[in-house]
Amino acid sequence: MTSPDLDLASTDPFDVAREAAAYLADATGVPRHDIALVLGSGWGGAADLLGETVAEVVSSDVPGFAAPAVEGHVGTIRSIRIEDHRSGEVTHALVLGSRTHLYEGKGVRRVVHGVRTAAAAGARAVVLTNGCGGLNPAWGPGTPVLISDHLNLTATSPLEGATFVDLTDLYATRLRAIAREVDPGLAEGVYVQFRGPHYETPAEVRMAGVLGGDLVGMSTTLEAIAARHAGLEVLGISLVTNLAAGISATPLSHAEVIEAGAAAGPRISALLADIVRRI
Ligand code: 8IG
Repeated sequence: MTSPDLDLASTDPFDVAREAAAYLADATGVPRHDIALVLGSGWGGAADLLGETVAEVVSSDVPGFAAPAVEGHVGTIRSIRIEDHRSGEVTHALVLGSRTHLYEGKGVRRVVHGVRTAAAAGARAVVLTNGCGGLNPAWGPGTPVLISDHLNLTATSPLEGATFVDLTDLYATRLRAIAREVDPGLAEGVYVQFRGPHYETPAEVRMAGVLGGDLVGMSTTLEAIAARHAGLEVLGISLVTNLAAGISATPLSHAEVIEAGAAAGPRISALLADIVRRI
């Protein structure tokens, strides 16, 4: 078995993803996972409602996964068994409890390694969740919003070389329709990824709005592109944890973000579980 710190910079990232998938199949006893979820800020509790946790693996033990950036935070990957009680059908979900952000400076390959591992593990769809800032004053902290499309303002791509991938229906219409079956009131918006780690200036938020953006964040777009390239259907759901800079009178604080996530936790966890059961 390859060491967990297998060098993504010098090894074919798809080989590392296959190594990681093989490690997970062995460690969880589940040879194939059907669906994957990446849980962002505010979404951490969602895994518990999905189904029965079959196995939990420390992410940094898995080939190509970095130790978590936040001190004292142990990132885990869970295998969850979801049984449809009507049909008896069983779905195996791979839940990535943390992600690597572009602003950590570990490279784009590391940012999208989780999604590529999910694809190598057999997943046909991925649900990407995040916490973000909102431009619409009607979307208070704690509002979940479906991502309809994105603006990638990171000036980079997870794809290397002449890899031309169509992104017309990147955030799958089919999956968004399923989400709105569960909650017909779900709003939709265009997610704008900045590199971070600082929040935007009010002028940058106004720019995002002029460009057609509704949400501002520091993740998701590169993962979505890599997922589509790997053949996965993508569903993106943001949790607005704060109004973007300049939209509200008060300055942004990380404490506000954590608080909004905690308050919205039970509701968005239930929403996510209902959606995943129908995918
Ligand atoms: I949570 O207001 C969260 N993440 N870029 N801007 C950006 N990222 C965020 C924000 C925000 N809130």
